[in-house]
Amino acid sequence: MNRTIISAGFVALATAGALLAASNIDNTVPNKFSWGENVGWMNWRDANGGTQGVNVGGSIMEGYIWGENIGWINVGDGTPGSVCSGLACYANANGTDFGVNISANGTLHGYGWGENVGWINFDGGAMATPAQPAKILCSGRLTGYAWGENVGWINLSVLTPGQFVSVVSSFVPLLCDMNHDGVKNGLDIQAFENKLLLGGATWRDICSGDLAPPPGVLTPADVPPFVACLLTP
Ligand SMILES: [Ca+2]
Ligand SMILES: [Ca+2]
Repeated sequence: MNRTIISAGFVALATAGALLAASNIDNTVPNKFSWGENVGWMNWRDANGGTQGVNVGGSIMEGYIWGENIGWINVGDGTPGSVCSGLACYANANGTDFGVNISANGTLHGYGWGENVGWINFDGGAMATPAQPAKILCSGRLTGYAWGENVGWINLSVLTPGQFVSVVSSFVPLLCDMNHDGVKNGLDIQAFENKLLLGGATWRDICSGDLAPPPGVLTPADVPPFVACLLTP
C-alpha cells in the first residue's frame, strides 16, 4: 500500500460514522471479541455505545472495532461503491472505497483500516497454510483469520464462548426464512423466487434457502426442500 492510499484511509476514518447502522454484534454472552496474537482483545460491538460498532449486512460490514492496545479499526462506511458477483461491495482498489465484503458463501474479503496499525487484510487467512479463510458461518459466528502487516494474525476461531465474534440471534439466518423476518410463511415464497430467478443471493439467503445440491447456489433443485421446509411446523 502506498502513502496516497493510506492518507485517503485517514480521511475516510475521520469523516465516516454519522450514517452507520447500530451494531448487530452479540452482547448477551457476549460474543464480541476477537484475539490478536500481538495486540490482545478487540471489541467488535461497543464503539460509541454500540451505535458505531460493527454491523454485519448481507454483503458488507460497516462500523468500527475497538482494539484496547491499537485503537480504532474501520471495517467500512456502509456506502460501498462497487458490485461484486451481483452484490454491493467495497472496491478496495484505493482508500476512497474500502471495507469488508461478504461473499454469498460467507467468506470475508477486503480491508479494514486501523488508525494506528494500517491495513487489515481479511483475505489473509485464505492465503495461510493450511488455508483458514475469514468467514461468517450460518450460525452467525465468525471463524478463520485476518492478517495485519503491523499486527500479525487476528484470530476469529477461538472456540470458547465470549472469545469469538457472532451476530445477535435475531440476525442469524433461519431455514427457509427467505425474507429474514424471523418466521417462515407464505411471504417467504416471493423472496425465494426473486433470488432464484434474479440472483443476488447474500450469505443469509444461501443459509436460508440453499437446501439441496449443488451447494452455495440457489437452483430449481432447492425448490422442493424449500416448500417442504415451509410446510413443516
Ligand atoms: Ca419470513
Ligand atoms: Ca443449492
